[in-house]
Amino acid sequence: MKMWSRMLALVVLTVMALVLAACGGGGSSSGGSAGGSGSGPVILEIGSKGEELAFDKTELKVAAGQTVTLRFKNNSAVQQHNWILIKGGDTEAAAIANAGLTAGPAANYLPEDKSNIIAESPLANGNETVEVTFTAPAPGTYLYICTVPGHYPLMQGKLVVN
Ligand SMILES: [Cu+2]
Repeated sequence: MKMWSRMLALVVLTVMALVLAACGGGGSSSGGSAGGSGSGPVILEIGSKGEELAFDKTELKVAAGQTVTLRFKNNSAVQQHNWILIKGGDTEAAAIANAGLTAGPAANYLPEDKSNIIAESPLANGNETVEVTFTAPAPGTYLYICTVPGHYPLMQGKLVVN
């Protein structure tokens, strides 16, 4: 009886050690990239809210100067969306969205003058995921919008840079 429980304990300990070793191995490699957040890009994930003209997150946070990869998943089956980070407020956002109307899809619904655009994802078709990598600007609050016709001002959110 005592022998059995000792053997059982040994087996349990061995299994636990193996599991910990396996986890430790995997953890250290993924922990390495997470720990090196100063070197690798920070990944932000956002999506569109089903068939609504809305992002599923209306606030994102990041540190100034950080390299950011924003991954945007278009959760609509039929609509196109993009994710555009802009400089300025509602006036600048409206100007970009209005210019996007005439620019059309080939231009990602964006004006030629990109002076108020910090980052732009490609146009995402239904159920498509797109990415954009950029350097987080100076501390402040920035608007991100979708410039597909009719989506702004409904489709927008804020990026808070600290
Ligand atoms: Cu949109």
